[in-house]
Formats: sequence, C-alpha cells, structure tokens
Amino acid sequence: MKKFTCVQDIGNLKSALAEAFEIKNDRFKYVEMGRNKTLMMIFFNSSLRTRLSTHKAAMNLGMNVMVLDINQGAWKLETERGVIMDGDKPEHILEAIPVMGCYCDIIGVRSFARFEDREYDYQEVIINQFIQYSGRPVFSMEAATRHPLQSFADLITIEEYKKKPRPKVVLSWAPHPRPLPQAVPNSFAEWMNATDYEFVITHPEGYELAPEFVGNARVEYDQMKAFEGADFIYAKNWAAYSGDTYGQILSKDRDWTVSDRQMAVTNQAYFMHCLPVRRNMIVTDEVIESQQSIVIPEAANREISATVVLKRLLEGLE
Ligand code: AN0
Ligand code: CP
Repeated sequence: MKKFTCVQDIGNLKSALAEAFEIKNDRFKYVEMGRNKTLMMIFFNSSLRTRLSTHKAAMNLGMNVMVLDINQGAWKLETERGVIMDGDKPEHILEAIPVMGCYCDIIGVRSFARFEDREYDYQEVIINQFIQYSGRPVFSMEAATRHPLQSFADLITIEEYKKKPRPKVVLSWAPHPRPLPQAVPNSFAEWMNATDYEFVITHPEGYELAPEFVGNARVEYDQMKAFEGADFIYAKNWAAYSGDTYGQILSKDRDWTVSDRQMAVTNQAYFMHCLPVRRNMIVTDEVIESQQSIVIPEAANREISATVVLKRLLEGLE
C-alpha cells in the first residue's frame, strides 16, 4: 500500500478484517517488520486516541516514532503558494514537507477542515501536499473529509459484536456546542457503504452530508423511526455541509441527544462513538455507561486498525 486516505486504499475489506483479527490475536507477530524504519506523526490538531494508538501500533511493528505538533513548538506554516510571507508565518509548507520526509519512512498527518471554504476543504489540499511533496507513503490521521483509521476500527468493532450477518447500523447526528467537521460521519458512511449491512443515516433537515458519502444509504429525518430495530447506533455531531450553510450550526436540539428513549426502540443496539464525546449533549450518562455501550472496545480497536495500515505501508516500501 502506498497511501491510506480512504476506503479504496485498503482494498478488499474481508482480507483487511482477516488481517486485523490475526493481529489482534498476536499483536507483535510482525515486530521485526519495522526494524530501523521511522514513523513521523504530524498533528495540526489535538488528539488523544489517534496519537496514542498509532504510536502503539508502530511499536507493535518495531518502528521508531517521531511526533510533531505543528502548533506547539514548530514554526507556523504558510500553506498557500504565491503569498508574500511578511506576516506571522516564518516557514512555507512546501519546504517543511520535503524536509520532514528526509527524516522518516512513513508520514501520518492530522489536518482538520478549516470551514473557511468548502471547496478548499473537500480538495484535501493539506494531505495531498504531503502526498505530493514528502516522497514518502502518507496516511490520514483525520484529514478534512475523512477519518479512515477510525472507520476501519469501527468496522472491526461491528464485526466483533454483530449477532447477524447483515446488522442494521444507524448513523445519527446529535447536538454539540461547536461546529465539528464531517470527516468522521463521511468516512463512517463510506466504509458502511462498502459493506452489505443495512445502513441508515438520520439527522435534522439541513444536515445532509455530501452525496458522494451518502451513497446508497437511506436518509431518515425522523430519528425515532431510524432507530427502530437498529443493531448499532453510531452517534456523531457534524456541522452543515450544504451550500452557504457550510460549517454552520443549524440546530442544538437536545431531543436528538441519544438517550434511553431512543435506545428503547432499537434491537438492544450497541452504542458507538469515536470519542471524544460530550456527555448529555451527544449521549446521556445512562446510555454511555450502559452494558450496550462499546465506546471503549471501539477505541481499543484503533490500535488494531493502525497496526494493519502501518504493516501494509511497510510492505509497500521500496
Ligand atoms: C473531532 C471531529 O469531530 O472531527 C475529532 C473526532 C475524532 N472532534 C472534535 O473536535 C471534538
Ligand atoms: N477518535 C479519535 O480520533 O480521537 P482523537 O481525536 O483523540 O485522536
């Protein structure tokens, strides 16, 4: 594998899952593979899980690891070409990226949507610059439009917990005080659409995701109706995508907070969230603390998805 930014990069999901379970069974099986290879993780945004699970995955493979938080200790980076750099940014990303590439074998990048310009965000300018100019295999640790390491871990988790071959999986919008990217729901939808599960998306009107991510999913504006008979509830907030509302908060309606009221109409569904989660905005204390909540095993599977991805990137090195 030469890069990992979307579901297509992982190829056949059945073989990716088989590899994930093989690694989960013996996570140090390939500890010799990364010997004298260096992973560099570049963060433009905060992280707990991605930072720790990807670092752990690299250690499972015997790799060396370097981590750089761009906003804490590195030079502020100019990202636009053609700018006269007389402001507060001393370095251009077009030098910074190839320099980073000199010191490592594989690069992971976290760079969220900025919500200034939809076209700019959806062109994935930052991660594509890393792909183009680093000279190294690049993987996404959440870019502007997708979070594939999360979605792969989510898929592993559903495969572990499902009680029927084709579970009903519901992605539900939930309220949040700040505008959040569409990367997690886009990516989750992209991965769910690549399975044969029954997949439903529910959100208030105005929160439609980009059509290329919705794909063949059923969109249901009535949350209670969407939850009926569900086997998995995947909650997430996102800001509006459509037209001139892009990046805006259109609703903070706490009727959409996942509570026992909605869970009662499901098929004893498991509750999932990528974390971090705001309690009593996205989900009530009762639901996230219930037997049905699998948010911790879901987070644990981030180590597994990252180990598979790094292993495949190592195998692809020349
Ligand atoms: C981020 C988001 O919604 O994309 C990261 C989630 C993994 N969440 C926050 O910024 C709270
Ligand atoms: N789920 C996830 O990616 O968490 P972090 O933002 O803490 O890395």
